[in-house]
Amino acid sequence: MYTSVDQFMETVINKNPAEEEFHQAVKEVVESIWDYLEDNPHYLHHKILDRIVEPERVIMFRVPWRDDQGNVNVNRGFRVEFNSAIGPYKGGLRFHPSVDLGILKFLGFEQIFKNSLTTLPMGGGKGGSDFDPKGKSDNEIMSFCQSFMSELFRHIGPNTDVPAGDIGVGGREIGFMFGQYKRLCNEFAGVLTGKGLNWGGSLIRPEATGYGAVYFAKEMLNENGDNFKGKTVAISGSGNVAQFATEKVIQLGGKVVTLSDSTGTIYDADGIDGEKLQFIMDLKNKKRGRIKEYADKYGCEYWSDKRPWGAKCDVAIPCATQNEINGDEAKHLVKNGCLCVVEGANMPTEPEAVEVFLEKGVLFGPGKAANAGGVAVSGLEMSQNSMRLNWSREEVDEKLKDIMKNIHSQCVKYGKSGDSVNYVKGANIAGFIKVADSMLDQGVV
Ligand code: NDP
Ligand code: 2IT
Repeated sequence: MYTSVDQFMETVINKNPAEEEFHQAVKEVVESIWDYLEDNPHYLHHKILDRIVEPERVIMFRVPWRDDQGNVNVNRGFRVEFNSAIGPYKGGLRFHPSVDLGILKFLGFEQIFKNSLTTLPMGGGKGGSDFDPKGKSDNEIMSFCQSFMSELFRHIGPNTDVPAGDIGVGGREIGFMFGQYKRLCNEFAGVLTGKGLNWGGSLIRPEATGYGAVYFAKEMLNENGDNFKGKTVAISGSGNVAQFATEKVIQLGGKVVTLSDSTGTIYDADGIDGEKLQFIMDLKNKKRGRIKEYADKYGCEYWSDKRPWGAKCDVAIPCATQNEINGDEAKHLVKNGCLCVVEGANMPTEPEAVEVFLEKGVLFGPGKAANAGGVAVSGLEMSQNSMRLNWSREEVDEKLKDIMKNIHSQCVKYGKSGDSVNYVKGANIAGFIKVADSMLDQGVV
């Protein structure tokens, strides 16, 4: 039996070399549940830790496709089916050149605990490809998606594994993949979430991750007798999560001063209002342009090749990608008076930065709790598909709010010590218990 976190991590690192993001995600969980495991040693006796870090299945496949010039291209496709103790594998697909097995294992591992926190019956999985959608035509995107699904279809199903979107995968890609699945299986099934409204999608799914993260932040602020009114908010990214986090912050009376993409940050001291946000949505979702065009149009500051964390803000909501806030940036945020950091993205905060926030008493909402609204509404989409009916916008939004409140309470229950709440610890313990107990119930599988 392991006697320390380091000893356990040594075996994980030796068994999974060169998967740094995966090591980082595992270490964060194991460190924060270690005391709980020592108090409840039956989990260690039954090798739950060893089992939970080993995906149930990893599928890796060739994705050949033709570009508009007729050239053949080859990408690599993946699906990591990590854990099905509490439900079918569930989690997004990421299309980005940085995708490799280690990235998808980190995301799949996080997804296990996140899905457990949602209170819905969903296991953990993640997939994707090193395909780069940037600069590709709609026709090339379709070609790629059809080829990707021509292998993935045999591994997924409404009761087996239900993928969704993530970086580089939105409504357009889900549509192309759904069409190909239906054609190959001759079955109209709830096999993907994030579908279009006309063909089985749920209202509020596009908004859910961003809205959910802000609902979670609202709960954290409430816990401290505070709220969003008049708060200055720095958000990174300008994709799905960032756009709807911005919308909700504006609705709650906050002022969003930054957004970014992989080429730079816009800083708008006047705040991004509804009309400016609409410009960004058109720019990013239709024109597929660069965030700099916002600065050109509205005459605000543009910080080329820089992230938003130099901005003075009360609340920071990273919504782009993993490891996008480092230790120095965290110190800078704290120095500038930032009192709350909420992860819209998955693992955007480097471990040194998390430490800075926790030490300095910044309210810190980890992704697996704060961004769980997206997968939660995916779960609600699955329910609606099974029942063959659609809930209204208000019904889904109410359920999303309840779920985020419930996740917040679970974090408080397991993370409260004295007057403060360690949300990292709370989320990890609460997410772990349900999955680990289910694994114990189901025997050595
Ligand atoms: P999108 O593809 O819609 O947007 C991603 C945004 O992040 C873009 O602005 C993109 O800029 C930027 N970005 C991506 N990779 C990098 C990088 N390596 N460096 C700098 N900027 C980068 O993705 P989502 O909004 O869906 O996802 C954002 C984050 O939220 C991810 O961490 C994802 O895992 C997480 N998440 C998403 C959920 C969902 O429902 N979609 C649910 C829960 C979490 P550019 O266009 O220049 O690449
Ligand atoms: O990271 C995530 O939770 C997602 N990308 C959403 C997954 C889902 O199945 O909706």
